Amino acid sequence: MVQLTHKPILKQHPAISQLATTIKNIWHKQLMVFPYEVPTELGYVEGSLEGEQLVIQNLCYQTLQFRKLHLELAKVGSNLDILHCVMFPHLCFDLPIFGVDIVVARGHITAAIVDLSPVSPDGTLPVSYRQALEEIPVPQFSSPRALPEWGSIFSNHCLFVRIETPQEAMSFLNQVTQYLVIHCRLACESTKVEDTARASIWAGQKHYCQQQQKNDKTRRILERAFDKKWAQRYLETMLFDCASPDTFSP
Ligand code: 18B
Repeated sequence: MVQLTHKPILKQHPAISQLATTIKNIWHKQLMVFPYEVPTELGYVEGSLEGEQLVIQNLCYQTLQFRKLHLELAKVGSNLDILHCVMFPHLCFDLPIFGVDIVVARGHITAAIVDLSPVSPDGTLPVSYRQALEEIPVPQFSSPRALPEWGSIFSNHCLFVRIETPQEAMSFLNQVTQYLVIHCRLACESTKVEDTARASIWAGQKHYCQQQQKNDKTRRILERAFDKKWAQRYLETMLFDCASPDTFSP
């Protein structure tokens, strides 16, 4: 299925709607996007979780620099709203993985996380990223959150908080916007690596996907709304799929 539009069929928390619009605007402004084929039957999904309806809507693109741009919006009845976004670079570019997740539980943003995650063996970001990120002021939040064990993949610029006020929500959205603008700019400026460097980039991306798949909070929701097998397939093919190391890329 080729998706070109993302109809706003889900009424979500305003912070999520606003960020989804911002992400799409930046993608269209800074990158040249092409359609991406979403795995069969996974573009729009409905399930049910303890009597509540679960709706998942996926939007994907590809670009010269990125194998897959993925924006996912999910809603479980009136209890839970989720925004999930990951940008997977082609293996011929030494670029970090941009990721953001916002989880709204009964009106409260309990988890807001954004990062540019390294894929290099030593876990550091490219110098251009370090320089750009060091220029941005680090906003303060009243309820920072501790990363789970599998979160060792995140960089030291990872922001992970619970949002307590509308000002904090704005501040988080502003941080995400800055990371994304920097990322799209540096990705467009980047040049291809030697073929010999691809294996290490692939290993870094694979490790990122394997760690993300250890997030039991995501898995449990999918298992409860569908079943174990479906959740595994969704995690592997839609959320955190990994290109094979010799996949063709530009
Ligand atoms: N995630 N999140 O994307 N997750 O996908 N998410 C939760 O208040 C979903 C990503 C991340 O403390 C929670 O604790 C579902 C990306 C981290 O143990 C729920 C989908 C990143 C945590 C969900 C989804 C990421 C977390 C619990 C598919 C980072 C904290 C909310 C639509 C770049 C984990 C809470 C912990 C939490 C659910 C991070 C319910 C279903 C890209 C670190």
